[in-house]
Amino acid sequence: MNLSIILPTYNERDAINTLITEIYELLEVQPFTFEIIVVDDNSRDGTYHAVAEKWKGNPRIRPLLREKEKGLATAILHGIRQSAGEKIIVMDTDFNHPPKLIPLLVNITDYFEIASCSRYVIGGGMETSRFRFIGSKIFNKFVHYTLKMQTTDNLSGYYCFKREVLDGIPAEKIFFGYGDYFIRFLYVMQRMKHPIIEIPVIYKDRLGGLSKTNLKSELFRYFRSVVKIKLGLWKLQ
Ligand SMILES: Nc1nc2c(ncn2[C@@H]2O[C@H](COP(=O)(O)OP(=O)(O)OP(=O)(O)O)[C@@H](O)[C@H]2O)c(=O)[nH]1
Ligand SMILES: [Mg+2]
Repeated sequence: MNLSIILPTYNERDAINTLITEIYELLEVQPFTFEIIVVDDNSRDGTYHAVAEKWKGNPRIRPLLREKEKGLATAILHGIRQSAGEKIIVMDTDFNHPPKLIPLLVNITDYFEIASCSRYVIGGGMETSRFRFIGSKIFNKFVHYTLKMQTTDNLSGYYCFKREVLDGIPAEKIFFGYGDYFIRFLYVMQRMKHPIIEIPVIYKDRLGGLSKTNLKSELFRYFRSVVKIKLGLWKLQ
């Protein structure tokens, strides 16, 4: 298997099948094999069942249901562990992350081990909220000065990587919490000197459903995660 796409969902019934269809149409004409793994945390709106029903009998679409565990980062890790692709893409399922970048992400990771989408390189941006765009930008500057990270968008969560970059790493020490897991992921990858390229992305409006991000509490969590890394209170091993 060349590529696994991991789609974490929580109450995304409105958008998920449209997203899968769009990804499917993009990828079926590409010269590589792929699977799409949906990891749903028992959404009350029936996201899992909507996917399972629509794609029944199609082995390329694999909906997974987590009945007991909850949380974005552990859902993503669960998907990665169930996946078989040599390359892995992780993205949001509400169309914030435009699927048209997927072929580019796959091709460019022939040359770089990780390709991470950024709103803060030339060509990037956010059609959604100016307030969040600027707030995230300031936070990313803080991450840069505190942890010496070179990546400009440490909160995007839209990325592609070669599976082997996680070999021998206790990934559960990275993949916990919410969007802060992505700061830990990029931090570890940069410390390990893996080649990373940033690709410009423009965030689109969420298609249906409701946001799961509580800005105030998440910002506090992100801030705390960065400080913990800086003070050595969080270590990979
Ligand atoms: N499996 C799983 N997925 C989650 C969980 N929380 C969020 N997600 C998914 O993670 C992605 C990001 O969540 P969003 O609510 O879109 O967060 P956001 O992009 O910061 O907020 P918006 O700007 O409103 O879109 C979406 O695909 C969600 O369905 C969770 O606890 N479990
Ligand atoms: Mg979103």
